[in-house]
Amino acid sequence: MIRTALSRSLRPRLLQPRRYFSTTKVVTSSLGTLGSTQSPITSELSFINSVTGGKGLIPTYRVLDGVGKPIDGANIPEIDEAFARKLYEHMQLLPTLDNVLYNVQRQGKISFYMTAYGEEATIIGSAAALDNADEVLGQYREMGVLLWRGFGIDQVMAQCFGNEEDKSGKGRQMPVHFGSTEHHFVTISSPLSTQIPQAAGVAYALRRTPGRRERNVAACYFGEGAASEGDFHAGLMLASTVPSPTLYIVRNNGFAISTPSTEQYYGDGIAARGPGYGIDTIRVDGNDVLAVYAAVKEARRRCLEQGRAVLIEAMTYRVGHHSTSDDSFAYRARSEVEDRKRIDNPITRFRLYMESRGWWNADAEEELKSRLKAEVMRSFKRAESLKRCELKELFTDIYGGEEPWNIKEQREELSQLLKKYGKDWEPWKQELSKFKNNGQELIDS
Ligand SMILES: Cc1ncc(C[n+]2csc(CCOP(=O)(O)OP(=O)(O)O)c2C)c(N)n1
Ligand SMILES: [Mg+2]
Repeated sequence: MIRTALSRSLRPRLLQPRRYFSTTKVVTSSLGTLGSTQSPITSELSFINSVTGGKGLIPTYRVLDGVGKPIDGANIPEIDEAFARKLYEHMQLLPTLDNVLYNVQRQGKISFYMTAYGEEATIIGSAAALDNADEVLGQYREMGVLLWRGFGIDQVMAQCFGNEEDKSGKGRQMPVHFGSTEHHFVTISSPLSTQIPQAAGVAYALRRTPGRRERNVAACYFGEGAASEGDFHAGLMLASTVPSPTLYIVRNNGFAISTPSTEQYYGDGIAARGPGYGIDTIRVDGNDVLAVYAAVKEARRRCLEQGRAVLIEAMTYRVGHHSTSDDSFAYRARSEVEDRKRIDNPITRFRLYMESRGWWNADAEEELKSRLKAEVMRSFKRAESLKRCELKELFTDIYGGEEPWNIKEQREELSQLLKKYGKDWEPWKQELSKFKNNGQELIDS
């Protein structure tokens, strides 16, 4: 009885003509369709393939050319000068922070760092198109989304230094593994792709929450390398079969550490996989901030209207090394990077557009660069002078409820060791002096 009612309720949806790669072109056949599958019957013995199938590769949506000029037929999103300036300032803030924090890591003052050089348009353009209350599940290169939401330079520094002002992780996370409930940004976790199925779950929860249903999406960022993980398929499958407003944003920057994208897939990039899951998909020029902005805005609208997932593949280039643990010149030519920086620089492209609108000039550029640099340096010096959280924080609020036995055991063991050696053994004395109250609360407990 229940089964009949359910299959009846599903019928209208199943009977809709199936679409292949296009939201407008519907494949039909005079020979009818195969049973309930809606697959048109054909007498032609042919195979399909996203690369060699004869339909051509999925096109890339762009509105500005390499020198910031609108391309023929492009609808430039309507933005005013103040918004354009905000976009540009945030695109410039990213490399300013990256320059300082990359060098700070090299000096050994923080343990690790990852830059976003070359991906500024993808990150800032998408952040600007989201609602600030959309739940973001990032990979690790999306610090710009937090900056756009007002996370603040001091908070970035606090997290990277793991100092007492680090609200998200209290110094217990690696640098750039940000998280902020206030800014709707789920804490980054290093294992690749875990966020992809999780995003489908978060979006499903949003869909079931009165007040957020039809208002917020879960935006999930990942790299094209992460899309090689099984979790990518599990996530898209979940978002497709249990519909939810999940907005998948793939940053295709050409590399997964040293593996170039040409070795990561044979098919037509990551975008070719979306239609396989019945997911609306677009490929966008990730170095064109206005194209990214327009694509994400429309994708978000679709997510909410249909209550279903959308996939965006943003084509960009990782100009920096993968992280501070990598030297990319071991596997790619310096000249390739220099060429990409010069020929297709997302910041320059947008600056040229701003100049053509009379919204920007050399004086404004000079003022912005020196202001951002001064702000970042001031914040860095401040972060460097702050102490780490109280050492006992290492053991708190890891699990909800009562402290588990294993955490208690570890806390007591460290406390015993500190009582015995903390005041006398020089290396421990020095290490303890970096913590608030010199770890005294743990020694006294
Ligand atoms: C499950 C898992 N496997 C391997 C790694 C090591 N790893 C960290 S980042 C990375 C490359 C990811 O590349 P991509 O998804 O393209 O992101 P990008 O760094 O280019 O932004 C790898 C292999 C990991 N963190 N997790
Ligand atoms: Mg990549």
